[in-house]
Amino acid sequence: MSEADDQRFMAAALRLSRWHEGQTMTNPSVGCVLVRDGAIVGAAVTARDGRPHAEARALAVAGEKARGATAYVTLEPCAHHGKTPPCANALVAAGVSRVVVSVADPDPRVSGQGLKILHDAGIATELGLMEDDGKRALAGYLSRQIRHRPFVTLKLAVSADGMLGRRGEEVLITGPLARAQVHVMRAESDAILVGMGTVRSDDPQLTVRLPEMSDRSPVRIILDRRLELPLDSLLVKSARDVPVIVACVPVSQESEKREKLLAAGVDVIEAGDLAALLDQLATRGISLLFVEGGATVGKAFLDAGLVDRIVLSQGPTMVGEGGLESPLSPSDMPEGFQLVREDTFGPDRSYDFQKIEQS
Ligand code: AOF
Ligand code: ZN
Repeated sequence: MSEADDQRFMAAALRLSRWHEGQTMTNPSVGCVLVRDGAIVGAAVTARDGRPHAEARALAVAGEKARGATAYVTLEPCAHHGKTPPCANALVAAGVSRVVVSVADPDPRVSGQGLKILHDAGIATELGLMEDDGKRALAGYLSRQIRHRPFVTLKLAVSADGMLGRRGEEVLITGPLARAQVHVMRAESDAILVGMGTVRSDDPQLTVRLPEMSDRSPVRIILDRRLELPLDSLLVKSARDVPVIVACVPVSQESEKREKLLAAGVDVIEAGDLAALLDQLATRGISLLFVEGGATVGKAFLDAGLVDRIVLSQGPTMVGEGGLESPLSPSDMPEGFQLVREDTFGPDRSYDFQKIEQS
């Protein structure tokens, strides 16, 4: 197999891995492609909810054709007996002859041991193919494992005159296509977060409302320092269908409101600041956090240096007097963020800025 072929098949595995992004909590979404005699004989992504793993699913597709095949996997195959048997052992048993991995797994149960099992069984192994792309595809998982916090995407919509909206009033900044794209981004996240200001003005549902994707809603998190989330809000009323977490400041005494929220199926987290909250979200297995609103929340995350990616859409609307000024614009981004992608959705432009980590 030539180097170009290796890249082509790893690129396919990486694309495949994106398919279940935001759907595999608490596991990463991994892609696996099995190739024999230049043809794909099996391909799979980690199943929704995290299991079975990608390799096990791809091997099931390939059956006997896996013998002598090369496996392209975006993450090092697992070595541990967890809820499923180790993928490294499954690859050995299936008789693959070569395994190409993009990113090493930092999970201490796996870290290096997956590759060792393969190597000890006489299988040719390679690590690090398209590693930068692999790390981007696994950004949430790597962030949770290594930094013990989710990868944070901040989404903001700014008007032509640089406003995020008007206080206490919903202003549509972008059109239906850009808003549909936001629903796709929700579906690709483990959790979505807004502040009480957004809840007060919009009574939002924060679910994914796109055809065929309504079962892909993320966990909904509300920053609500003083537990003001109304019990009759759409969020609380639907908490048993799609989880809701309320994040408040630590309270010393028993709170009646807290008990009522718990009784309605809402989870309550006490955290002194955003960093402490993210730490607790990581403990709950949340790797990809989508921060959707509003201005105060966005600014708090930016000021705390806790944003990894900024998706900024800009519409032709003018908000004018009484507008809430955006802390950023496409031409004025915080230091370290680079434009990686630009899209057009009807009349709106969308800019994807990512923080380039110095390693
Ligand atoms: C793989 N292929 O597709 C994924 C892997 O809770 P468990 O037993 O399912 O194990 C979770 C760990 O498995 C997770 O932390 C990560 O190390 C690995 N995820 N490994 O071989 C996959 N999703
Ligand atoms: Zn596995």
